Amino acid sequence: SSNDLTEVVNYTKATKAEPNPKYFGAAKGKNVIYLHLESMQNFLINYELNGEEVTPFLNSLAKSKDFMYFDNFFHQVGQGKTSDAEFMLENSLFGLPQGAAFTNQAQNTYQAAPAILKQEGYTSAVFHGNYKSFWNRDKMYKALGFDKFFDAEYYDMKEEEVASYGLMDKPFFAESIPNLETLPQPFYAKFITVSHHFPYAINQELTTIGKHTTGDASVDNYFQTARYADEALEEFFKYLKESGLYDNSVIVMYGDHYGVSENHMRAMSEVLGTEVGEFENGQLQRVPLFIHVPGVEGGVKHQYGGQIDLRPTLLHLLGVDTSEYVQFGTDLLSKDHNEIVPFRNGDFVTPDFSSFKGVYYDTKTGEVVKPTEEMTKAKEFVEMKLNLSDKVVNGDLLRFYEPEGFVPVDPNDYDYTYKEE
Ligand code: GP9
Ligand code: MN
Repeated sequence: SSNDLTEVVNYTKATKAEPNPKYFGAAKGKNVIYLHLESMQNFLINYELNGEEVTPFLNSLAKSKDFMYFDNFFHQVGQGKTSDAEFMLENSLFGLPQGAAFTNQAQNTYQAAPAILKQEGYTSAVFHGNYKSFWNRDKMYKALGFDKFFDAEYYDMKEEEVASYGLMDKPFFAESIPNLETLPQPFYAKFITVSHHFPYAINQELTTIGKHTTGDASVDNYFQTARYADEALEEFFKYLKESGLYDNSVIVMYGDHYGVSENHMRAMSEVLGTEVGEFENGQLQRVPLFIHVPGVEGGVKHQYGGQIDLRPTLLHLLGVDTSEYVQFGTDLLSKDHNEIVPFRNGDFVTPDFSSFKGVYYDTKTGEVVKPTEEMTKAKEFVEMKLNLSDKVVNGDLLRFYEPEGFVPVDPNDYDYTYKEE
């Protein structure tokens, strides 16, 4: 109801974080290139398998002053996996506790990043080497206001280049370029990679690193497709630099969710050389986040945050005031950024303490601790946040809301049908 909406708007206004003047507008008018890194977990960064780096390219970016690299950034997805990650970064709303918002709530009204940026003169597009109905994307993207959706029909889906969930990353990036070049600038473009996906099968002729040797097949394979994904990114970056896009685009790369589930703790203990139990498994929900802003000095950032925080972070970099929008994350670069990171199941982490399956831990040492008042308050905060976000999504509350200056999206205005040039 509209009463619920009032509660939500009051809450999000009261919990908002003021932009950091050092970064607000630092990327004004720049293109945005989002690179969705399928199943990429943060433990891979600087991990060595038999003395060899698995992701040498990403590792080089983690050290580079050209990128901010966030090493305490967490995925927050539920059953909607990839689509939940997308849902959070476009809306700063959580996915649902059960099922996928992309599948079940695509008829809702949204005030998503592509539509907000349209007001700033941006053209938006998604590139993905799978068919458009997967995760109900064709419906949801219209509600989010994406101008273009280049799905599998726009790619040469040669059998030998297609993996379980779509086109392999190298041909995917290569074939995306001509379509990317049709977009007027500034653009907001998202590239969804897919070949580093469970069960991580890959033609052995395409591999440049051996498998792991834990005896758990999907864990062992995980390193080979991660290396391939890393090489594909490096190739795409060559293009971005040569074309000049690198110098006039914000580039955001994020891992979408874990690749190795909690059913593989034994193998992960071997991978990490330390016993992986509930606490360590919780810490393993870190995914890499990299942000390149031309002219802004990067470096390693240790603040805690999650995917829900991406939208306010990005919009503030672009100089867009977000105070009128309903959002559940806070700008990672703001001094008021909130470091309590909810997981979709109600677990959470903070720099000092974590809660997994009802047990509290010291985040620094992993020791089990007795819950203090501060910890139970944090738990209530997490529940409140998730509940209010669920109210918005389940109740389609944004249909009652008209942010000042925002032009509502009409899904009928969009058509992603492939047309021969
Ligand atoms: C498929 C892809 C995979 O199009 O994005 O989604 P996931 O299985 O990771 O949720
Ligand atoms: Mn995924």
